[in-house]
Amino acid sequence: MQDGRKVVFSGVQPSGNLTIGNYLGAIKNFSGFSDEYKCYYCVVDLHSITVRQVPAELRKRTYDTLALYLACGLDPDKNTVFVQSHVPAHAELAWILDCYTMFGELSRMTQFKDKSAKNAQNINAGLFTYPSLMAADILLYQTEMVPVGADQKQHVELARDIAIRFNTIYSDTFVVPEPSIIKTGHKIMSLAEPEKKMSKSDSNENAVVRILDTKDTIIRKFRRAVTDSGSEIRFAEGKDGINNLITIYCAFTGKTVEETENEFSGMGYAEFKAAVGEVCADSLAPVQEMFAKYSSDKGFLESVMKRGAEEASYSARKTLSKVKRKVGFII
Ligand code: AQP
Repeated sequence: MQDGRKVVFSGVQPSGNLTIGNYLGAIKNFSGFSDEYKCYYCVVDLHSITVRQVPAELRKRTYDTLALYLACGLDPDKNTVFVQSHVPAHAELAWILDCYTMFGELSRMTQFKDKSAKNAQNINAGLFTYPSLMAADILLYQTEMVPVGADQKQHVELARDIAIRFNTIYSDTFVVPEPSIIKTGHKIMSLAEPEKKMSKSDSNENAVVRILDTKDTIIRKFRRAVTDSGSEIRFAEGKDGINNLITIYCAFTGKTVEETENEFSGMGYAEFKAAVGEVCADSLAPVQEMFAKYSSDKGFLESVMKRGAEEASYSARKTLSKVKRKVGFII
């Protein structure tokens, strides 16, 4: 609890230009917590260097991700919005938690396995210990709830296990967090390989729809989306491509699968793809407009980052001191 409110924490890596997966599964839902919860939203740049980044691009994407947070409705007066590397307590607690996280647990993480396969030339220790840094991010703020997409559920569960382990050894120290996963849109799939998750770092541009893509690009990408040899707009097993398009349509419109199937009954895939593209582009247009406003004001973004880092550091230091005392450090 902070200021009498429960705490929400989440973050996004500036590891690429954000996709509609990041939007529907995570960021779009962030602002809904601000009235009831004390919210911390972080641009997790420390996480992003587990995969090699071009420094100038990383810097630009860090500003852009922060601007997107604001464009998606995060009011910096109501939320603590900051950059992870500006609060050194994240890295410090991560080291301590590394010592309470088991090799076997980290080895079982599916993201580690996926990313190791994708980055076979750079399977670094940070990629392996990514989940204990994420546990530090969450546990530092005594977080109750972590809004994330389905792919991050396993990491939040590990953060819970680490918190419980630490609390058992040293008495209550951390709040044990829960993942908060949206029902529709928690796992948006690639448009090119619909059995795979859509990822911002995918090198195939046709696989991903980015929040900042132009309307023409969005429509073109949906037109090319891989489907199947059928023709009916129906959510069914074995129809990964169509299922994904139906999910995206429902997530943007708020309609149910049944309503969507009825709306497009008798129509072909081409018509449906065009409709999904339209709805997606139109829904993103206001975000893009606000992004243009925020991203052009670097001074404002820097003031938000600075204030966010100060607020976050204040809370983070309290937890870190408690942890250091418990493990036996002189503070
Ligand atoms: N395809 C997705 N559908 C729904 N939610 C998604 N998220 C990611 N992809 C999808 C959610 O977005 C938030 C931020 O993700 P992240 O930046 O922490 O890293 P990630 O999960 O590894 O996302 P990407 O896009 O796949 O990034 P790269 O390519 O760098 O690995 C999280 O809440 C995530 O669940």
